[in-house]
Amino acid sequence: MRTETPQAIRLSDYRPPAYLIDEVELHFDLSPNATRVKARLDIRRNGDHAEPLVLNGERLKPVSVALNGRALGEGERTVDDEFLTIPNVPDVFTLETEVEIDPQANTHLEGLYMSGGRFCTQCEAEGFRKITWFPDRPDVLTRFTVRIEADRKFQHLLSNGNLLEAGELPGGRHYAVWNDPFPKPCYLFALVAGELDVLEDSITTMSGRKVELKIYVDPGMAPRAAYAMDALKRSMKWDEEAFGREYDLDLFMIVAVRDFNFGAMENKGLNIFNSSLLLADPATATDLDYERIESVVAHEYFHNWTGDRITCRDWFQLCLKEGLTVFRDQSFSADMRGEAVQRIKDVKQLRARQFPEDQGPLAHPVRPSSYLKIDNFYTATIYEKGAEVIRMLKTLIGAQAFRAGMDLYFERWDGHATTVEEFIRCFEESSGQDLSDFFAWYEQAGTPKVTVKRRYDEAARTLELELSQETPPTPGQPNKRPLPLPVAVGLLDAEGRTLAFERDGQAMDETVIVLKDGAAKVTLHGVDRPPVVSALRGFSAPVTLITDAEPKDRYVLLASDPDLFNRWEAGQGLARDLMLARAGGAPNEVGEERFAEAVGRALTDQAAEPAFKALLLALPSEQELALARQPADPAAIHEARETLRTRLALHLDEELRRLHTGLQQLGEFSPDAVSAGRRALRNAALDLMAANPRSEVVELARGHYEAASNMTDAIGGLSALMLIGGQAFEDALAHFYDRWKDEPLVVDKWFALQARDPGDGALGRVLGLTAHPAFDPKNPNRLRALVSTFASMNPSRFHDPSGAGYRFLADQILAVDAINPSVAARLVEPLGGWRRYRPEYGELMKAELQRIVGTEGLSKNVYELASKALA
Ligand code: 0A1
Ligand code: ZN
Repeated sequence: MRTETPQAIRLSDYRPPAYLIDEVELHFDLSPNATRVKARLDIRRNGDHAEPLVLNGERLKPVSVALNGRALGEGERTVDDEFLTIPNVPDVFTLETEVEIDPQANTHLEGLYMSGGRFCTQCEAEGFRKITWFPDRPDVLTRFTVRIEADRKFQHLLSNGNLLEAGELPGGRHYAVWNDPFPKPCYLFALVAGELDVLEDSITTMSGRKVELKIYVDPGMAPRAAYAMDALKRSMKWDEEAFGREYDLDLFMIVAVRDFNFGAMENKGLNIFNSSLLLADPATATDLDYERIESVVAHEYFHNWTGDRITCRDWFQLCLKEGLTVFRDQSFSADMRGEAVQRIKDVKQLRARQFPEDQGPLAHPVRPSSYLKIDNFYTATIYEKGAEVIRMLKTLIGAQAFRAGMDLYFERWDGHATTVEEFIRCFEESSGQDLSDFFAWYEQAGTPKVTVKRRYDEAARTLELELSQETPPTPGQPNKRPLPLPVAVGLLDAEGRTLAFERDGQAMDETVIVLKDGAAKVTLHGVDRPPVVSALRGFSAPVTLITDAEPKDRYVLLASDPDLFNRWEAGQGLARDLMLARAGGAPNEVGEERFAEAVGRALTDQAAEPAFKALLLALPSEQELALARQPADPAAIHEARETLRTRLALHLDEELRRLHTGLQQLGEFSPDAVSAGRRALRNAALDLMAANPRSEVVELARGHYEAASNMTDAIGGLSALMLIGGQAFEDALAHFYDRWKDEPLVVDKWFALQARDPGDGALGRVLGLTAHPAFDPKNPNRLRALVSTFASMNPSRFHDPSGAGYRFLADQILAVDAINPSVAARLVEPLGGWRRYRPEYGELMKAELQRIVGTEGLSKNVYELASKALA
């Protein structure tokens, strides 16, 4: 048991930095076990005060400290586990320090560490303090000059900015000096040293400047960086066109590393990527990998303006850079891949990751007001809900005022660290609207429920829509304020034709109703026929919608809504209700059959894209169903979902087979969205056929796997075989490992696939895989492939009635906590939903959380999330 409760950090305690650092010179003498870091800091007092100088520093071995050239003795400075403190300092002075660090022993992967024999860094959020003493806070912006010295076998020596000088040194060593002209917080510092191959290209910016682009990867992997390079060039162009933002240095570098805690990092001019989000070729990467590479490359590049040039005043403002940058990357992906399909995927992701967070014990506002460990707040709420908030802002004030507000933000805050208040102020000025109510979206946790009620008067040809909202309480916020939110609405008639109407005397076929003060009442005129209401089009607000619509209305929407998001949503809603009815012991067989028929009709719609049809075929996940009605019974939900899948498979058999044959790849592989959509639909058809397994389906799946000429199809075939089970699966699984055992990113897929297996023996297999020679809990990708995939994507096995699935997860959390606390903490979330499940499950989940919290020597990271999950 922990003996002390860690102290929370609060937004209300924010104070400006006591000292500022205009320039820093860093000197790295690299050696895997004993790296020396010298720092020379030009410091000045900020304001009129007599506070001591306090610099952060953790796991540093002190060598020396000198102030204005004079070495400080023991009595003139103190060093403890967290800080270097110097009580009496002049107003302006130079501090020179030297420390020793051990990158080889750094398994936290924060600060300077080794990955694949190379040095690399991760400084966000608070990793720089593990490199040298420094004010490790985002509001101290400093110009960095960095000299790196190392053995020549560390061939490339990289840091932020421009290369000033490089050369040879005696004793087989060499050096490089980098200067970044843009002041930046230390969390954006980066260093990489090692043997790497480089893919080079260049781009000319809108003002005619040439920028060199370099992507550094493991030796031999350069061809696999081609897609990332292409995505980078498209991102740079898109940011010029969509936001008027030009790149500012003459060089932009990306490095791929295999050991990385998150996805990627936006260090100024030197992005560092998890190799899983950078390397791709048709043989080893799936279409989903390509899609994610495109969006993460864009995301990190877009941070150059929203994150690097303008950064956060403190970590409570994290959404200022993250929500905004996700909004920007989602907009980019929509332009690259099609708006409707992208929107559906983004909403699926929001519902899968953010909704459970917002409706559970770890709910927090988009801008939290306290934390123990900021690493725990890189959450779906801050990223994805943060993006939704910006999307609503754009809808509410209009595209023009939104762009003007962004321009103002860039102009006013360039080169500074700022706050969400200042960001919103820019839009108040650009739109002339008072956005103080809107600000509640940043401060209030929870997913609002919006209810739409309608009253149609045939004689008067009017439709009255009454909207109301309610946000259930979340931890620490029992009473909720109403939130202003936009609900986009259109009307169809019973035959699925668009019904035009008038609002405030204006003719239209779509309108946005804004709920102010929690409610809205709107009368639409000229509604000629009884309407079917298509509400919350495009998912115009991150809410749960409750309507009085009947199933027949949803069938009209599924067949005909011109808003493709709502067409898909109608199918999801029908499927959700049918599965919940069956899981609740009241199956609606007629409804299920009717649904299967409607899906069949949607599949034959010639006008719809394959990518859209693939999304239509995928039923809401078991996790989504568990969230929709509580207490959830995971076994009944699994059963109900499988039953509906089987019914669809039976009903659509002919059409599924036709799709599977008709969508075979013609010609060369291409990762473009249209080709990926065809593969997605073909694999979705096979996946559904696996719910009705006969020997011919086994043969089809085996043939699909064996004939696969790309990883998407190989995984598609293998997944279908897994759903069927038996020897054909075992053979293909062994073949897959044998074929790919030397490709770490593919071996991750092999682990993840088995972790997703809903079959009876899957838990035993997963437990066994922790002893596989290729399982390495020190590597976050490998760990997540097995453990996170099992806990978050295999509900029927995770919720084993014996509690063995929960025990497995808790054991892993405790084992990994000793290696890498921030990665361990991110495994806690699946246990956090314990209150949503029937007590026979919930109590077992809770017991595992209690076991975790009661463990001696637990990290702050895991303690924070596990104790909040229990509270
Ligand atoms: N800013 C990065 C995310 C990130 C956060 C923390 C990390 O290490 C502890 C790494 C990356 C992004 O949004 O892409
Ligand atoms: Zn980001």
